[in-house]
Amino acid sequence: SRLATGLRKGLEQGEFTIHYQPQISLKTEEIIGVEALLRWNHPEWGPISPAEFIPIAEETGSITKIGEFVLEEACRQNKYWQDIGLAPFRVAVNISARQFAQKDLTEVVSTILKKTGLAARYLELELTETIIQNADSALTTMEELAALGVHLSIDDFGTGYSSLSYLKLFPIDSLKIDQHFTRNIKSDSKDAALVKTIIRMAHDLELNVIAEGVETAEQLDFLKSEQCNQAQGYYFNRPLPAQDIEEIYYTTK
Ligand code: G
Ligand code: G
Ligand code: MN
Ligand code: NA
Repeated sequence: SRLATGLRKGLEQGEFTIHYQPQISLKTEEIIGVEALLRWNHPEWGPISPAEFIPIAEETGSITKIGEFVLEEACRQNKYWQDIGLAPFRVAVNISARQFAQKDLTEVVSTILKKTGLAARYLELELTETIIQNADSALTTMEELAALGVHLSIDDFGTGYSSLSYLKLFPIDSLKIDQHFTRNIKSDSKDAALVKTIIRMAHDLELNVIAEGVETAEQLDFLKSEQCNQAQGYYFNRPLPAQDIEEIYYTTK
């Protein structure tokens, strides 16, 4: 298809950039991480959302190269922030199901960490529940990645149809509460109940928990009162170009 060809070309011609969205500690209000979000601006078609092109990149296999681009660029950028004196924080990179299933993922990650000089603990990989379809191989891959020292989080937590038992089997550090739950915590008592329960469960399992899609002060107050650890969303910042992160870092200090 047009998009599939465009993706291959676009990567070669440098049409992809990465935006970063701050993740905020609810205790200290400091930036404790940023999520890397891929952006594609095609010279003729204009900006195309990853929600549209990632599925095509997965089908055609170009996700492997695109994924490596994001990992390397995000690690390089985070090392740069550390080198210019920002207090170290983590960069979180989304890993799609197909990318997770690629045999040499651990080696790819390990090579990129060496090449960029970023310490493994400053990289987080965001995995979705869909990767758990093959639980045995998923466990092996996660154990390899965890052994490198990278952090692992479950993105869009609660929207998949997976068994909860994986939470005790897999070496996971954080749960990311999906933005659909966050959106209605002040208007829908059932969403509020789900969010409270996820936070409680995460803490009982000694996992960190971060709420996505926080847009209002009311949502933030609720999350604070429920002892959620971190939050991310338009209330704080939209995903931003790397240079803007520096500015925000200095103004929130
Ligand atoms: O940034 P935005 O809300 O437009 O992202 C839409 C979707 O695309 C989200 O589900 C997000 O996780 C996904 N996405 C953004 N960047 C990447 C990336 O680099 N790799 C993968 N696999 N998914 C991404
Ligand atoms: O699937 P994932 O959680 O990685 O997707 C993140 C997506 O959510 C990105 O496309 C990002 O642009 C978007 N996003 C981040 N914060 C907010 C927010 O506060 N509200 C909404 N509606 N979307 C958000
Ligand atoms: Mn994500
Ligand atoms: Na999410």
